[in-house]
Amino acid sequence: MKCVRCKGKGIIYLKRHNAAFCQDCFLYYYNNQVKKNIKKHKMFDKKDKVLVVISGGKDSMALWHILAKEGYNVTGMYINLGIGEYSDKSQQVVENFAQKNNLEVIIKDIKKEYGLDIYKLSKLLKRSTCSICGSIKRYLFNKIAYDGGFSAVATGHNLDDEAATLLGNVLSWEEGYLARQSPVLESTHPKLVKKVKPLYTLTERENLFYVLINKIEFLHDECPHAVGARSILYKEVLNSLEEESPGTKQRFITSFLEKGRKHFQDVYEKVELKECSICGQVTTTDVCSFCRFVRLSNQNTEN
Ligand code: Q46
Ligand code: ZN
Repeated sequence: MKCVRCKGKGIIYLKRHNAAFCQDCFLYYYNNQVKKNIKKHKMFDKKDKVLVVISGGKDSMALWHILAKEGYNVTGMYINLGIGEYSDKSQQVVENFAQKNNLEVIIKDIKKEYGLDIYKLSKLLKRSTCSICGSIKRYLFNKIAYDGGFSAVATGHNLDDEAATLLGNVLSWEEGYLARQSPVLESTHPKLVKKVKPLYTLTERENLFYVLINKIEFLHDECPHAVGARSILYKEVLNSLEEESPGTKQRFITSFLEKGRKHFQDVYEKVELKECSICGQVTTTDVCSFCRFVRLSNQNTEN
């Protein structure tokens, strides 16, 4: 197996590109993909302040590392969601990396700062922990980015994540989600910060290689609530298709972005946006879900 670029010894074979790379040429390919994605979708440039959402897993650590290395003005953001040992370990990984590389990081602890407990809220509202957790994260990503004057919020979503999300959305024809699925979600309100996914053409495996080659510490464990998630089933199905027909995932995403997504745009535009009467953040209801969570948590500690 020879490296397709330098003809040296290949160490990683990428079936969908029918190409093997040596370590240095893999890093060259990886860098190029990220730079190309940022440029193609006008995600941000070197003058912009970018808030990078970090979970401590391989994808977000790879993103933080490459953007900092390429000279972008990045600040990491970690949210401690109170998920036992998983949260404690991931926070440690994030703090270690920031300290070692002299990078800025904003750390928020939802229990300590807002009195929020995703398990209690999940019971009280009869909603899954992931749905509560997802709402809290989305709110904080935007609020912190908006308050801090950031131009974009970057997440480490990879090709496998994007293809699995797309498959899930297509299976139930979630028009609203299909309209919003994109490597760039432009701001549609002055208080909504643009969301970007610079790694959307790179697979989980490629991100893993990137962190291993660069000796970046990351948390190997997944969140315990990710186990059994529908998205994992979709990833397995897509992996089987990919095995038989390399390039399926990338084609699925790129052809959706080029040919499919435009057909859902009018659904997206119909959503009426308001400002929360308590915190002023953008919502579709009078009081945003985050403020409702805080109110409910306070009532339940008072009683
Ligand atoms: S939503 Fe669910 Fe994730 Fe929150 S509870 Fe864990 S798995 S972290 S992306
Ligand atoms: Zn609010």
